[in-house]
Amino acid sequence: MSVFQKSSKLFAEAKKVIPGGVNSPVRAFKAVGTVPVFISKAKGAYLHDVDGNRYIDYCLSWGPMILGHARREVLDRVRKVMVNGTSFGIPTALETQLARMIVGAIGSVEKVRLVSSGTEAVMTAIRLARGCTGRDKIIKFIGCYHGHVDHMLVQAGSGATTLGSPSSPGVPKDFTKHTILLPYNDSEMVEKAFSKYRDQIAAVIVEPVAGNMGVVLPAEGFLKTIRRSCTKNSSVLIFDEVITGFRIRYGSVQELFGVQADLTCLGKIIGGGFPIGACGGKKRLMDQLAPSGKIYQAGTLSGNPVCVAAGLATLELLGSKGIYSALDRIAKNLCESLQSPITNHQSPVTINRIGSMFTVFFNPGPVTDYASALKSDVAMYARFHSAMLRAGIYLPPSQFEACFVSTQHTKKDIDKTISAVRKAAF
Ligand code: KE4
Repeated sequence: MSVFQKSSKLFAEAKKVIPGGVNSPVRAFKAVGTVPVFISKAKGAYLHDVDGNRYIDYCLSWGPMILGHARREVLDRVRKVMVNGTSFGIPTALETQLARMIVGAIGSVEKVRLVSSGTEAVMTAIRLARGCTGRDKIIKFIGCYHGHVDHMLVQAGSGATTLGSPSSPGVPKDFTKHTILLPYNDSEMVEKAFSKYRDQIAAVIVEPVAGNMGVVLPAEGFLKTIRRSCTKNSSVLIFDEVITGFRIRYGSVQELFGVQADLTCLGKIIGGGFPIGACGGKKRLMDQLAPSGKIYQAGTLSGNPVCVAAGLATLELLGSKGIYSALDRIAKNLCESLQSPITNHQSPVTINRIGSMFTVFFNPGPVTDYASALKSDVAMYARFHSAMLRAGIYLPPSQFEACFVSTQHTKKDIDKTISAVRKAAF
């Protein structure tokens, strides 16, 4: 492997004109302590950096590239649409088609508002919940990430029910005083919070499968407890499925866990690699959004026809039979084969997986919430990440993120990955 010479040069250049040299913090590789690679192109399961290195990609742009990079059918659809213009700020039939596909795929979604990012989807859902209930408090779970909207950038205090305090400078205390933090997977704390704040709670927002503390699965009964508490107190249940939407199955995980949300936030996959987000849910809530209702929300490029075209092509392909079982099989094969070679490096490892999303924790386990995830050996993860990078394997540059496989990852890629782990010194 040649050194990351050109990437280093480009990174130095970038830092002169872009804060930290990146347009989203986690890309700076700070958590793994190396220079970020700069990508020149990608195709299928592979990334190519500016130094001519090729990587098997298990980050897939943080989830969207489930069909692999530069998928022909997606590019063809985008090309076909964009020659007729790229943005009008006026309705197009394409937006109705994508909204209809999402409604058809997720039982709890009767109407959809398209936006340009997951953060905007979350902003919309929370404002809608507050506007419809006339209440202010929002319950979120420690370790879940819902985009960089002020009232969600809340640093957990202890694990108990606390009113959050901003984790980021620039977020006034006033903006987070209504944010209640609970430990993920703690059903008892959910019930305690509702008995304490009862009809003050506008909504609970949760990643039904957490992806932002690494992958953490919902404990038995956790989602059902939240659902029951929201129903009993007429609070809105928001599932943040920006990662899980169309990742684990066609549609949402709600059918998998037997829990219907009132509002669902989507992003990533539904844009097929283009900027997109969506907030969908019951008509009685969604129709309160301007202009049918009074709760304001807007966006210049919301429902942009080029992004929507990529999303349509992606969801059409994901609707074909056998896609998700194949994704599950290859991810299962990888995770089962990873366990022993990593453990042979004298480090305890816990792998959490559901479908084609997983995290390799350097952690004796079990990893069931943020507190247990934080016990991971992040220095070991950093060494592992660098060793894999040198071996041509691209993993998320943080222990607290999800890995993904695409429909383009092959058995050969898995074998290459396993042998790289076996040979790696970290
Ligand atoms: P965006 O605004 O980044 O499109 O979506 C925010 C968001 C909302 N909800 C969930 C569950 C999410 O995972 C995200 C964004 N995910 C991160 C990666 N875990 C994006 C990567 C980044 O911040 O650069």
